[in-house]
Amino acid sequence: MSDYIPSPRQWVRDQVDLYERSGGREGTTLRDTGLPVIIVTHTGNKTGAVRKTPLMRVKDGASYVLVGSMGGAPTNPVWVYNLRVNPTVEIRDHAAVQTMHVREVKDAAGRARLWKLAVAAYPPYEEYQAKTTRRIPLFIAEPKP
Ligand code: F42
Repeated sequence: MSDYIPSPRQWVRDQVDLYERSGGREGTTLRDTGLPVIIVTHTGNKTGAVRKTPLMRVKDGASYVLVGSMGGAPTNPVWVYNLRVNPTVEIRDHAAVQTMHVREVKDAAGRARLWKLAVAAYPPYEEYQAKTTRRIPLFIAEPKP
């Protein structure tokens, strides 16, 4: 098992710590929005290290939609490149932890459907997309058979 390298961002690191330490009872929402968050554990594409990224919880049946919005920044978050190379992830949703397989959804119809779910779960995604010229990457994480 590789080493865990925490996020360089203090608030992100703190959220991961609290979420995991409490067994998914605390630190499960985005700041004061009250909206639920999941923790995606994945593998660094250069370091091979364990990385943990909190993301908004967007459900599609038994699957999760992962949105590479990073607040509408001009560049993709780094975790996007990690998932493209290493698609096996672990997702913690409160107390439930599952190994999942991730794939990027790029076809127009598939993307449009997932984007609707994402915006319904977290409306600011729409502003984030309007803020940036990049197409915000979307992934679907499905349970491993
Ligand atoms: N970000 C989103 O994009 N979408 C969300 O829905 C979202 C929700 C959310 C909710 C709660 C919360 O606390 C944070 C939330 N965030 C959300 C922010 C998210 O958790 C990430 O912090 C953000 O998306 C930035 O991701 P990032 O992967 O770019 O993180 C940076 C800060 C980072 O950790 N950089 C590392 C570093 O050391 O600089 C690199 C980590 C890494 O993966 N390195 C790779 C490796 O091999 O280990 C190599 C990377 C390469 O160069 O390819």
